[in-house]
Amino acid sequence: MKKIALISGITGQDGAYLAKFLLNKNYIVHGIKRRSSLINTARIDDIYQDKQKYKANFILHYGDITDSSNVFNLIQKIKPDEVYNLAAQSHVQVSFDTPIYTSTTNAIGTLNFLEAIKNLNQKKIKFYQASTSEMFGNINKKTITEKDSFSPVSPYGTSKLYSYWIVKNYRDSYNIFASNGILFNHESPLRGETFVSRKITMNVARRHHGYNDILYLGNIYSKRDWGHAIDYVEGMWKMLQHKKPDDFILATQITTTVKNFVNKAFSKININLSWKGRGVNEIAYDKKTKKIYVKIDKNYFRPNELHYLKGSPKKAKKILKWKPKYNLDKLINEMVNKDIEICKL
Ligand code: NAP
Ligand code: F7E
Repeated sequence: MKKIALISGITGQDGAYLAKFLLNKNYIVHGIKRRSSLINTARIDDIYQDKQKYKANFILHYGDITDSSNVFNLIQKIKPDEVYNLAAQSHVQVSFDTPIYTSTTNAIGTLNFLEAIKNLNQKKIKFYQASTSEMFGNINKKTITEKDSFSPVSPYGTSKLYSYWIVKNYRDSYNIFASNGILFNHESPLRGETFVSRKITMNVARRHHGYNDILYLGNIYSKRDWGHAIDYVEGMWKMLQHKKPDDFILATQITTTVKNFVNKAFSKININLSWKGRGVNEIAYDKKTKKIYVKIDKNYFRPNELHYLKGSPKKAKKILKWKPKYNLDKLINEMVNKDIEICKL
């Protein structure tokens, strides 16, 4: 019997990688996509195009995880073995502008799934919750572990913390197999273009093709532990194959500034940036040509910032035998090369 998975957020970065990963493991994959005025399936179009390979194993349903009846009906109809709740308003800065929408999706959306599993008595379902390093906030800790406490600094982080706790609560109260994957930043060529990594690699690619757009950034001194989404979706799956539900950090344990990410990305097209100035007046330029490449725009500063993230994947490595295959240079290389291809068109 083939296993059946239901993925919310299938049109997003992680949803697209996870769908392909599970199809290649011979799962039947159901996904929830939102109705939108423009087609929003670009990241999963290749699955449709490869019908021969995936045959009838890939099924999409319209839905929205804030609609409890919709979630209930899908669980009742599909009766999945595994549910991956990846749907979220996932942009931290946007969460300051849309805190109520963000919280409704990121917190109540999760509860809608747990309630459906409980009330339909579908205890065989294994549930994965997309928790995040943003829940930790600015704790004064060099390397963060699963045992550290939480103090989120954004509506996004706070809404995700609700889900983290409600998952634990339903696990303990109703014996539901529900696990939190506490994932640190992970990127890829499928990353949304408003996240800093992709914003940078898209700009580098356009420069490579001769465009002259300046890259405007906010806080270039915040530090992130960046990995590749392809490694992280494998970790999600491993969490649900483990004999008991639990919470795991996935991270690379390498942290670097946004500024260093910029330097590395431009070096891939042989531009070695020099920096001068301070605060909003800081710029990056090429010493040889004097051309300016990066400027600071205060509109990208957040009302509150998470300054530093570095996670310990020790528990996932030991228990799940999870090991990321990408390092930062390999990740940036792939993103820049893919964006150079895309921008050529
Ligand atoms: P993403 O690219 O922003 O994708 C989010 C997905 O959720 C999209 O498919 C989006 O649909 C869908 N969605 C949003 N609101 C929804 C709603 N109300 N009902 C149904 N679907 C909805 O995010 P990602 O990077 O793949 O991240 C996946 C999950 O992991 C998210 O929950 C995120 O918060 C969490 N996370 C991400 C990272 C990271 O570094 N990437 C780290 C830790 C945790 P549309 O395509 O229609 O917008
Ligand atoms: O920002 C700084 C910004 O938006 C990274 C989400 O997937 O990871 C992601 O959240 C850093 C921040 O990701 C710009 O202030 C500077 O310090 O790429 P980001 P994020 O906020 O870390 C976590 C783990 C998640 O769970 C989230 O869903 O870069 N930064 N200049 C900028 N950020 C953006 N977006 N744009 C700028 O121009």
